[in-house]
Amino acid sequence: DLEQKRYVQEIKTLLKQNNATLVAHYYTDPEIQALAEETGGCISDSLEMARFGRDCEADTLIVAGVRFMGETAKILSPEKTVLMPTLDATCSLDLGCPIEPFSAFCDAHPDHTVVVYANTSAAVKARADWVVTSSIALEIVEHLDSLGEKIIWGPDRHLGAYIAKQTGADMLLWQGECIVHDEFSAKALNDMRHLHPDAAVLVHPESPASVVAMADAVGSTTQLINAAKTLPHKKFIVATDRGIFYKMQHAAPDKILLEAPTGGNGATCKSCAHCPWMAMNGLQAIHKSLTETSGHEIFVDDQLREKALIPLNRMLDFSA
Ligand code: CIZ
Ligand code: SF4
Repeated sequence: DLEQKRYVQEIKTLLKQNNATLVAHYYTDPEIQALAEETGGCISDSLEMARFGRDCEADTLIVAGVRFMGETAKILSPEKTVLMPTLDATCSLDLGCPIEPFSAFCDAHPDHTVVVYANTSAAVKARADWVVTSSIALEIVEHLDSLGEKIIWGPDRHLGAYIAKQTGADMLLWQGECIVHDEFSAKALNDMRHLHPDAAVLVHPESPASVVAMADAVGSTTQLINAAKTLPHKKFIVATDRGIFYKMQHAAPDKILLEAPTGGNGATCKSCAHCPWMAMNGLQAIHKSLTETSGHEIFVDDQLREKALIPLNRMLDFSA
């Protein structure tokens, strides 16, 4: 509509005026991803968002995603101004893994290597030996396991259990979960599969093991987009945040993409396959972050930043 068009125009002008680049996650709403694409920014998973943000020439990064993504951008690019449409966009994994109990858990197992998911606070990253995202977690744990290392994994228990199963690594799991993926239901998916026997099932490994077990392909957002493009099937049932359909449909324009069912229905599911925090990144909020700045800027304490940079750089170097 008109209001939306006006915001888009003004944001484009403001991005230019401020030498700012918009970096958006696959789970943000389609109009945000389209805007990032049109303005020379990027749409990606958290690993590539971090790398792109670090390597681009902008003075200011607008990170449309959730809090940990803004913090990661600031840790990697302290010289850049990092703004977020809203600082209230958190993540159930981050919320479920406060630094004090997590640090105590690590202290109780000093012979373990601490591997944390990117979906964590700067303080938790600073306590870790490695940071990983879902696109690189399997390879890094495989590598550590081959060195004979025992692992503490946090915070996502489903992803941790999946990786432990795939690699056979010795892993102690923190018991966190993503409210979006945790709601996908094996029972409902089984019913849906009977209605679409020709469809392949694509699953993000933050989903419960019973759902992962039904998958034709398991992987990070980027890996699932590639699967939709390369698998021979014409139809896919996709178990991850529905924001992914924007990029997936562009990558595989002739394929039919269906949302995997959650256990609840519209009235009872908590997130209904769309992250409530990702959904806070609207056009109006982006506009506000560029005009008001204050209340939108990410700061990370210097000491924490230097500590968190070490495990983050380990991941980036490993995947380079
Ligand atoms: O669930 C998330 O927040 C994901 C998949 C983040 C990422 O690594 O892109
Ligand atoms: Fe966190 Fe899940 Fe939202 Fe990703 S989709 S930001 S893991 S709550």
